[in-house]
Amino acid sequence: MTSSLSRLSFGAVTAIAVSGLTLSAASALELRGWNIHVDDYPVSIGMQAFLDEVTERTDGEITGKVYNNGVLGDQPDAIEQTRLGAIDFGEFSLGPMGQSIPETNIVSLPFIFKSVPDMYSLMDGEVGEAIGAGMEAKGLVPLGWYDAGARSFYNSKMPINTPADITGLKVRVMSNDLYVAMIEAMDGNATPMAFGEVFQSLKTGVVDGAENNPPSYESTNHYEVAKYYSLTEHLIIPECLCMSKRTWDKLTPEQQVIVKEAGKSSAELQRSLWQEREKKSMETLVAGGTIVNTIADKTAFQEAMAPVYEKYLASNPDQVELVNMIRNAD
Ligand code: BDP
Repeated sequence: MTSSLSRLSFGAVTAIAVSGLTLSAASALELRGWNIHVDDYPVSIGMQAFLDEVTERTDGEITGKVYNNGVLGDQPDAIEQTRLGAIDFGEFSLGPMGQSIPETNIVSLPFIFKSVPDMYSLMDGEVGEAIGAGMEAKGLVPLGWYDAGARSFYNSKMPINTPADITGLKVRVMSNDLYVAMIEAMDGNATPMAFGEVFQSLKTGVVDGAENNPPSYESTNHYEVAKYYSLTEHLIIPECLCMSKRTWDKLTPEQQVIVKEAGKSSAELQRSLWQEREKKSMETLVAGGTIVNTIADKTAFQEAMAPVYEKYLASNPDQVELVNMIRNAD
C-alpha cells in the first residue's frame, strides 16, 4: 500500500514537473535575426532596437540575437530560410524577394517611385498593404518598412551621364531578372552576384561596376575600387523588417501586438538614422576621392526602361492597376 501510494505520488510529481518544463519551453522564445550589414549601419541599429524592445516588453519571454554581416548566408537564401522558419526574422531588400514573392517585384521597376518621400507615403498606405499581403501569403510577416534611399551606378571606368555610357559595361546586380533586363535595356552586361562578392569582383575586374545607395557603397568599401559614382537614382527599393510566419504563429496575441509595435518604432528610428548616414557616407566618399556626378535630366534613362515595363506588364497583368497607382501618385 505504502509503496503503491509512493509510486503514485512519484508519478504525479513527475507529470507536473514535465508539464511545467514543457510550458516554460513553449513560452520562452529565442529568435535568430538575419542582417547583411555592418554593425554600425542604420539597419543593424534598427534591428537591435526592435529586439531590445520586444525582450523588454515581453519580460524576457522573447530574446534573441541579430546576426550582422550576412553570417547566416546570402540574402536570397536567407529569405527562403525565413519563409521556412529556420531564421526567425530578417531585414530584407524587396529586390531579391521578387523571385519568390511576385507582388514585391513592383518596387524593382526602375524609376517607379518619383522620390524617396513618395515611396514612404505609398508604402505606408495601400501599396504597402498590397505588397505586405503578398509577402504574408508566402510566409513573411512585414513588421516595418525600412529605408534604403535611392540606388545609383558606380564603376571603375568613367562617369555615367547617359544610358549609352552603360553600353558594354559589366555591372553587378542583385539577384532578380528585372535588374538583368534593366541593364540589358542599356546594352550593358548584367551579372547577378551576392553582395559579399562584389568588392573582390570589382577589384579584380570581374565586373566594372555595380549600383547601390551611398551607405552601402561606402560601408562595403566599394568606393575604394570603383571611384565613379553617377547619381542616376534609378531604383528606390524599400526594405522590410519581417518575421517568419512560422515564428509569428508561435506568439501569443499579446506578443504579436508587441512585435508589430516594436517593428514600427524600429522603422521610425532606422529612417531617421538613414538620413544622417546618407550624408555622412557622401562626405566619406568625397573625402576618399570618389568622383560624383549628378544627372540633371534623367529622362533618357527613364525612356530606356520602356521595354522593361512593357515586358513586366505583359507578364503581370494583375499588377497593372498597382503600377499605375504608384506611377500616378502625386
Ligand atoms: C543594399 C541592401 C541590401 C542588399 C545590397 C545589395 O540594403 O539588402 O543586399 O544592397 O546590393 O543596399 O545586394
